[in-house]
Amino acid sequence: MEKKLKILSKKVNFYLNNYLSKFNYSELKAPMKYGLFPGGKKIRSKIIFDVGSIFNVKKKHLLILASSVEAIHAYSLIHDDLPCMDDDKLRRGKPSTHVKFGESTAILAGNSLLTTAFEILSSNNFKVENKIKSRLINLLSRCSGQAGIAGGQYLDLSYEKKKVSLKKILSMELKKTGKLFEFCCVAPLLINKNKKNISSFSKIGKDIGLLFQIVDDLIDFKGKTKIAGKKTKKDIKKGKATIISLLGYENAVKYANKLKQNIYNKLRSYNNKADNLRETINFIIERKN
Ligand code: GRG
Repeated sequence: MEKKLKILSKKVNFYLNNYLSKFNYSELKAPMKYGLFPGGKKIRSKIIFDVGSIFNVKKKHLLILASSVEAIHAYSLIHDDLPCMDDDKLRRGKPSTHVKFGESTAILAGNSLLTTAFEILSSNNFKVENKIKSRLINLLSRCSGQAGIAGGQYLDLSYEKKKVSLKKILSMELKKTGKLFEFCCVAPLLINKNKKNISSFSKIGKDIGLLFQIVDDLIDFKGKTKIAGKKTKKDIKKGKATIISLLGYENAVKYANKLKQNIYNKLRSYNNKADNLRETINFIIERKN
């Protein structure tokens, strides 16, 4: 799996780097590239390719989807680390973008990565019908904005040091993390006009996102900063509302395993075509960074 992620990471980074190289020099390119490269695990890209492989979606289309998602993801991490958000000085094993380039530059580089995602999807290099293109752009914007990542981040910050119900925590994690995973699972189907499987893969995407976030919380609770590449044990200090803070570590592990089983059940009818996606789910639950 690590080898597969490395190969995929090379492809996605190559596409993004090439895309950014097309434009004239700008001072923002360096901080944008710093936030993008070398660039994390590429789990979201892997899921796009896993789902694409179940339904035989063209790889060149999947690469464009993955590149746009990784641009948004990198943006969310740059902004997440800002002093006014989670105030983190370490990301992907190196100083956060605002530590390296300053706060205002990090904000602008983040904003530029957000628009890069939509530039990529709307570009002429993406050779899918305009109607499909606009559906993809619409879905990705909805997954990123107030009903998705940004809205989830707002809730995450506003729940600090408060007692919050399980329902509210799940809804916050679904927005903050789950919506982008949902996009990764649904977008390949939109390209193939595969209406039949959209609702089932939308649910699978949300479950994977939730699982990913719970494992992230478990890593924060028990993981080591050196291995995680970001500071751990922050959630307790900040009084973050997580499944662990509400149910305890052992129950959060049980919850994650239950989610994994749910996802496996939903994938049963796709037989061995879903093996790549199963492999990614196992990786997510066992990951240490
Ligand atoms: C992006 C629209 C938009 C808004 C910005 C700051 C913010 C609002 C949102 C933060 C969202 C956030 C950081 C959620 C956490 C998701 C998460 C678990 C990230 C870690 O992802 P990994 O482990 O990272 O895949 P790597 O480094 O491997 O890519």
